[in-house]
Amino acid sequence: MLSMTDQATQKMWEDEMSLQIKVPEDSYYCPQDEIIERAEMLRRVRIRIVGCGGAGCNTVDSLMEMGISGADLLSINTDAPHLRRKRSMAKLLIGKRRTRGEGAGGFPKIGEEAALEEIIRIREMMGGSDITFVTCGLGGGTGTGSAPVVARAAKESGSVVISIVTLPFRSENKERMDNAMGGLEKLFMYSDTILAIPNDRIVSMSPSKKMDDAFKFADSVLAETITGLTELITKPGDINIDYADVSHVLRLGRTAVVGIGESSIGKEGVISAVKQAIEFPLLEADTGTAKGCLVSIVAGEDATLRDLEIAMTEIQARIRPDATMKFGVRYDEAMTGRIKVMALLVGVTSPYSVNAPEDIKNIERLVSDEKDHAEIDFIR
Ligand SMILES: Nc1nc2c(ncn2[C@@H]2O[C@H](COP(=O)(O)OP(=O)(O)OP(=O)(O)O)[C@@H](O)[C@H]2O)c(=O)[nH]1
Ligand SMILES: [Mg+2]
Repeated sequence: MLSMTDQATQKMWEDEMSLQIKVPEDSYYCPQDEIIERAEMLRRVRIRIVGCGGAGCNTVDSLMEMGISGADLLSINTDAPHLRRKRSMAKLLIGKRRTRGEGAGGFPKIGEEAALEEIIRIREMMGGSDITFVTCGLGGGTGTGSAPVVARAAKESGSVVISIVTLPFRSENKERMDNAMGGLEKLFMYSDTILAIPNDRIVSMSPSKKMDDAFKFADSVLAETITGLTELITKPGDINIDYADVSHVLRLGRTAVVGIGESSIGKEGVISAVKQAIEFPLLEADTGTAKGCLVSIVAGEDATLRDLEIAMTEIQARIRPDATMKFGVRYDEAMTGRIKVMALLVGVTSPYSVNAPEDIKNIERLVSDEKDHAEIDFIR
C-alpha cells in the first residue's frame, strides 16, 4: 500500500510524464543534449591526410575536387610551383634551403633532409591526430624521402598511421624501384597499416593507357580509397563505426586491402556489390585470411534489413570465421535503389604484404615480373 506522500509523488510524476508527452515534436528540447553534444565534439576523431611529393599532392588535389568531409588535408612538397598550383587545406614547402623550391630530383635522401629541415613544423602539424593517412608515389625523391618522416612524426604524436602508396611502373628505371623499396622499408617502421599498390596494376584496370589518364585514374583510386575510409569513420550513420572500432581493427595486421562495390538492391545486386568489394583485383590478396574487417554500407532509403543481412553474411563467408568485423550503415537519398559496399580487410596475405622487412625484396621481384605491366611510355 502506498502512503499518502508516495501517492502524491506518483501523481506528480505521472503529471510530469503526461506533460512531457504533450510537448510537440518540433519544439523538442532536452537540456542534457547540450552537454552530450559538447562531449561528442570533444571525442570527434581527428583525421589528417598528408600528401607528400608530386603524386601525393596530386592525390590531395583530387580529394579537394571530390570534396571530403571530416578530415584535414595537408600537402608537402619541395617543388614550389607544383605545390602552389595544387589545392589543399594547408601546405608546407619543405627543404627551402636544401632544394630552393626546385624538387628533390629523384633523390630520397634529399627529400628526407628537406623534411628534416622542417621537422618542428611537421611535428606541430601532426599533433592531435587520431588517424593519419600518409600518401605518396614511391620512387621519386620528395615523397619517398619525406613520407617516412611524416609517418614517424604522426606515430610519435600517438596517431594511428595508414600509409597508402603506389609502387613505380615497371617501365620506370631500376633506380626508382630501388628508391621505392628503401622508402617502403622506412614506412614499414612507422605505419600501423600499409597499402602498397603497384602502378602497373592500377593501370591494368584503367580504361585508358595514356600516361596522363593513367595517373588521373591512379589518383582517383587512391582518393576514393581514402575518402571511403574517412567517411566510414566521420559521417554519422544509422549504425556507426567509432574510433575505438577502427583502431582495434587496424592493429590486427599490417597489410590491408580495400575494395569498393556498388550495385542495385535485392539479393543478386547485394551479392554482386560484396563480390566487387572483396575481390577488388588491386593486390591479389587472399582475403580468406583477413583477421579484421571494417565495412561501410551506404544504401538508398528503400534498402531493407534483409539487404543488409545478405551483405553481412556474404562478407562473413569470405573472411576468417573468427575475424573481427565492424560495420557502419548509412542511408542516403541519393542512393535510392542502390547499395555501395566498401570493405577494408586487415591482416590479409597478399604477395604484396609487408609484414616483415624481408617481404620488401619479394615485392620488388613481383613488381619486376608483373604480367599486367602497363604498355605506357614513362618519360621523366
Ligand atoms: N598516382 C600518381 N602517381 C604518380 C604521378 N606522377 C608520378 N607518379 C608516380 O610516383 C612516383 C614519384 O613521382 P613524384 O611524386 O613526381 O616524385 P616526387 O616525390 O615529387 O619526387 P621528386 O620530384 O624527385 O622530388 C613516380 O615514380 C611515379 O611512379 C601522378 O600524377 N599520380
Ligand atoms: Mg616532384
